[in-house]
Amino acid sequence: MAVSDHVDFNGFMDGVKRRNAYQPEFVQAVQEVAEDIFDFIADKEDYHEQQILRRIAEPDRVMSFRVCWEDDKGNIRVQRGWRVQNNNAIGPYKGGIRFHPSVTESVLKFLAFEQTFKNALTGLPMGGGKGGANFNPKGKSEREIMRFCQSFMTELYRHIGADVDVPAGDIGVGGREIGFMFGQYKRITNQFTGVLTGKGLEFGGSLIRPEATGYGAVYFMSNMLTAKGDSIEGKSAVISGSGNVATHAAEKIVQLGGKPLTMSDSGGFIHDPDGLTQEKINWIKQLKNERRGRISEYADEFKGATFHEGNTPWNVDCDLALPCATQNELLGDDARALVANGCIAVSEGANMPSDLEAVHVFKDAKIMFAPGKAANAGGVAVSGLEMSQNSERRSWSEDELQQMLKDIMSGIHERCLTYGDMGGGYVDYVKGANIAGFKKVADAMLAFGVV
Ligand code: NDP
Ligand code: 2IT
Repeated sequence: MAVSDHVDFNGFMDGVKRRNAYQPEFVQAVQEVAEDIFDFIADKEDYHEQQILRRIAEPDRVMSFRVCWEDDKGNIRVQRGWRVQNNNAIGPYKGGIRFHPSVTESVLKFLAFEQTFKNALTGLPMGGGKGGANFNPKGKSEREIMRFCQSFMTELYRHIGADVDVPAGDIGVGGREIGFMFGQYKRITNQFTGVLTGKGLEFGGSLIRPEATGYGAVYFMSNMLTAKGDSIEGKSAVISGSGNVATHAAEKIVQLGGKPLTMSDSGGFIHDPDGLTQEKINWIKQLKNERRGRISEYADEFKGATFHEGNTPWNVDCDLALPCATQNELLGDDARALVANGCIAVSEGANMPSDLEAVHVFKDAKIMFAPGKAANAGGVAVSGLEMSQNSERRSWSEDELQQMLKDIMSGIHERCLTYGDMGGGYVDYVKGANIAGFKKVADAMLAFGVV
């Protein structure tokens, strides 16, 4: 095929939209990657001829299944579960499981697509996948959660395996849920393997896996600042979310001498002008993980803090921003407010929290902007290290793992520079991450021929 015959960007996106009608999150994620990849492959005949981008943007397979369970009152409840296996060119499918009422096939396809590039960026041999269910864990008893997890795994188990597909946690799925699912997998298959990551330390889990995503997002922020001769010390940070990623991001900001000002949940955000301390973060962890409470309670507990119902924290003056809740939580106007208020760097702890307009605002303003597939890769990276430890049937020390996480985040930062350094002191981290992640997967696919 001659280069001039190649489908152009608009033609490619028209096809993606047509084939994925009513899947806006998936189309958005593909567009964000395709915007950069089209330039990169313009003169690369192999990638065109072999239709590599077209193939990566078509999941290897999508499994959808019924999950029925019995609530505490004896009612039969029915949910829909999925596993999306996007691409296993460089390793077994790998990616989290999300339990949230907003989960749809589109959401999981976007997450599995993003995961493919993220996992490639870590330098570890992991393909991309994602799964979940439109189950709402809020207000459910522990027994209801257990029965749901068991029912979910009773179907999922046939699609996964330590060398096939290795799920982990995501929104609504933490150590407790992984424990229930691992127990059911073991019961059904009679095998004790590293089929899930994020496990408890007693049964093959890795140290620092719970901390890794939030810590990694702050290490990435620190790498961006260091490249400019700056640091986190003394800087204020606005953080959204109050779950696993958000609380550990806040913790690392505090450890590095910064000042987190906000946290949020779907009810609104709290603003603490005095800054969150380790003690206050521990209180939030307990509130969320044990009491299963709402972030609004923070303002009742800590003097000087205010709760802003129904709002997001992006209008609060800050030096740094870390969106750590969910997709499309930071829109064009929010990005403009952050830039206008003096924010110099954004590191995405969540997956695709900034919508396309917001991404373009950050790029146009040339502030430091780390997309989720680079910034939040620390979690899946330590999951990859958990897989290695399980294969070796041993456990590494906390010091070893902390160092490996730091090294992996620095490695991702370096990979972003390879294709994202635009000269004049500006790094386009979106472009750098997209191209570096794509190239590794694409080159493996070229080696396999048409499969
Ligand atoms: P958690 O379930 O621990 O916490 C999620 C947080 O985000 C909660 O505060 C929740 O508030 C808030 N949130 C979720 N959905 C919405 C919504 N629709 N609107 C407003 N707030 C919302 O999840 P994690 O911390 O694990 O995940 C957060 C993000 O980080 C997700 O995008 C996830 O994909 C990403 N991520 C997670 C990794 C991990 O290792 N866990 C790894 C890499 C990325 P509420 O309680 O009110 O729902
Ligand atoms: O989005 C993500 O990278 C995760 N939820 C973690 C996936 C994993 O396999 O640890």
